[in-house]
Amino acid sequence: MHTQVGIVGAGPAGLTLAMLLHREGIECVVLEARDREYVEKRVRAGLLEQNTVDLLHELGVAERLDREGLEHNGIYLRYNGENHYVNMAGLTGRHITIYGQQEVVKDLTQALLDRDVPILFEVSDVELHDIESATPRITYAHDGRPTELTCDAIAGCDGFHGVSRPTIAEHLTEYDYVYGFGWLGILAEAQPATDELIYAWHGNGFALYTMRSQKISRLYLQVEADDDIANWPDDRIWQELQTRLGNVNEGTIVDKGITPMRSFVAEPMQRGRLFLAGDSAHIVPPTGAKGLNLAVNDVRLLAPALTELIRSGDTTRADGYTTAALRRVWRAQDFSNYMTQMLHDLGGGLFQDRLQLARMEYVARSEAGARSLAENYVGLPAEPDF
Ligand code: FAS
Ligand code: PHB
Repeated sequence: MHTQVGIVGAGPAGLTLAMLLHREGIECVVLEARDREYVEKRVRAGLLEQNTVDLLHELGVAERLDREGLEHNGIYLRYNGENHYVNMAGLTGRHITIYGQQEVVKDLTQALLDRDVPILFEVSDVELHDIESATPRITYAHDGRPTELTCDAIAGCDGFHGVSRPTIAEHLTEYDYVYGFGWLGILAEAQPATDELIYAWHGNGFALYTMRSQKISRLYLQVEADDDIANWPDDRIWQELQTRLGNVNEGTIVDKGITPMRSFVAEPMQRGRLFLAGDSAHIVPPTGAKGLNLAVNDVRLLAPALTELIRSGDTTRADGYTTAALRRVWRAQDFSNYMTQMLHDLGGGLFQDRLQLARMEYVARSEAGARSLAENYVGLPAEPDF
């Protein structure tokens, strides 16, 4: 088989890239390790920046998002038992939208299949070859048959545990920071007790009240990085959420898990004809709700670079991809780290507590402080595709 762009991974990065390339008439094939049902059910991110919503509209895949997404104007910071509203729409003129990552994946997958863009699910033994040549290859097994896909370029959109980044590991500089805690996340059949997200600082640790609809709540608790979900029966989870968030509507928990917190960046995001995008190149702590949105921004920049490379052989944009993508990656890393350091129990004792409270008070009382948080949270305006 031959295609112009071989895309490894059918998450937000791979699927959005496929849609962007298809729109330009560039052929691509998406290779995915898991089955469609698994990918579409994986509970992860939930908050879309304005840029991401705008791009999904541009691609014509936002009909259900418009119907079911929850457009929000701001967030609450909760400390010392009080909620302080940060009116982001008022400060920036931009909004955030609550719409689960799995819903975005469903919409993009269906749109691609409707356009006969090949997505091969349940592939295995994916290996990348000749990436420094003009004819890179992907070998893999599908339906038990060893297969080879020759490409003009390969996009490694296979997440943090994929094969793409390791393929060029020897050429990369890795920046890695592991926080000493994680997030216990639950999905519950319960009407949210808040209209917009509550980020709570508490002596017991951080908590976040978010949602997926008026009937489904999504909540998170800071726990030890090595904590075991078996230590958290439902009643203990609800009790701790009530303590840290105040008024919480309880219900049936339908999904729960612990995610470690980490900041990671691999540079450069390219080697030869292999381009990394999304979690294959970077990880952010979810406190700033940037993971999915960064993945989408990467491919918003990568698509014109690949299109130019394939159409005219011009490598100007492709050579500039890493620099352009990393500008927003590091901005998001800094913002996610700022939100994480401000809101979590870092084990720094009373002095740390007072610094954190002073930082939150500054956001609550200063328009400049609130605007800085707001413009990062809703997402800085998308740069032109350089
Ligand atoms: P993804 O990991 O989503 O997709 C990669 C795809 O590649 C997967 O479908 C995988 O099956 C496939 N793949 C892997 N190896 C392969 C191989 N060898 N061959 C073929 N396919 C392969 N972000 C937020 O903003 N907010 C959150 O609350 C949040 N919660 C998260 C919770 C968890 C448990 C995790 C792991 C991440 C969370 N994230 C969150 C971050 C997350 O949303 C990512 O940023 C987002 O999925 C990035 O999208 P992709 O880069 O497409 O990677
Ligand atoms: C979510 O809705 O899953 C969510 C929202 C905001 C975050 C993290 C997760 O910062």
